[in-house]
Amino acid sequence: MKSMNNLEPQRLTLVKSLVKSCGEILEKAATEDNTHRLKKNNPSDLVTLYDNKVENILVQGIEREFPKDSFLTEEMDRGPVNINSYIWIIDPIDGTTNFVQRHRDYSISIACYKGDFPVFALVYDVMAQELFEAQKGQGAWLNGERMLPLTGMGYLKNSLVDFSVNGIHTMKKHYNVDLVKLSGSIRGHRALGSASLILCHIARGDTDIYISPKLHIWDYAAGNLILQELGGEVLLYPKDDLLHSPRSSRLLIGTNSSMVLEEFKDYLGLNL
Ligand code: 2AM
Ligand code: CA
Repeated sequence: MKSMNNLEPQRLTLVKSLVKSCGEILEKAATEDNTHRLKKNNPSDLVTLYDNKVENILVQGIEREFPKDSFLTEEMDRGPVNINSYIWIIDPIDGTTNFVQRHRDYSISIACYKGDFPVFALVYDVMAQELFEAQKGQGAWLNGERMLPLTGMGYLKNSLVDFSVNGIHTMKKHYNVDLVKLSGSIRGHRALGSASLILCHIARGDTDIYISPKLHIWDYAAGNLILQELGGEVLLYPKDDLLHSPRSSRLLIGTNSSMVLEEFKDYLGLNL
């Protein structure tokens, strides 16, 4: 794997080892812990003790080695980030509903930025033991094997599209867009329940389009870099703003090509 500049390889090596240890904790919890140990019990917005535990292990492990780095994490608001430092964007469990319901599709998602720019990213599919990884400008890897670039071709009618019932409702309410009308014009529809994993699946070619109207930066920062490194196209509305509204939600459309993104937006009448 081509090396990066200055202290970035040390950060990457450290975080890979932390992610593997956290993966073991989550895998054990998912298979052996019968109590879901919910902390916040809004039925569709779950937090378990493991979300907090994994976040703390990651943040403390990185902070110990790199005390000047900043953090933007899901479970704790750690105040404004320092835009002149390395910034770690962390979702300790992306897809907590799947984790709690014993579905296998959840991940640990971590992106490392230098200021406004992504430097590297990891998405670890715990149950499949698949580590997706990307370095800005260098490509992406799956368990250390270089991933192939996407073809840049594709059509809506051949696309497998991921969105949720929640997505249907919110797209209608906030954008007056009807996702149900895709029925009959696409190859099929799935709802995996973990944004970062879906973006990695588009990068791998298993899924073609993902639309979700209210994602947070920790849900997509890592997956976006992995997908974009392979030639995928992502639309965010509004654009990221690490300084002023880093904790606000955004509309995301992730696709396997710019052609498919344009066709998808045209079909839905989405003018963004
Ligand atoms: P989805 O609606 O596309 O499934 C974060 O990775 C996961 O939480 C995604 O599956 C995401 O989008 C889902 N999600 C986003 N907003 C949500 C909400 N308001 N309620 C429940 N799930 C949500
Ligand atoms: Ca989460």
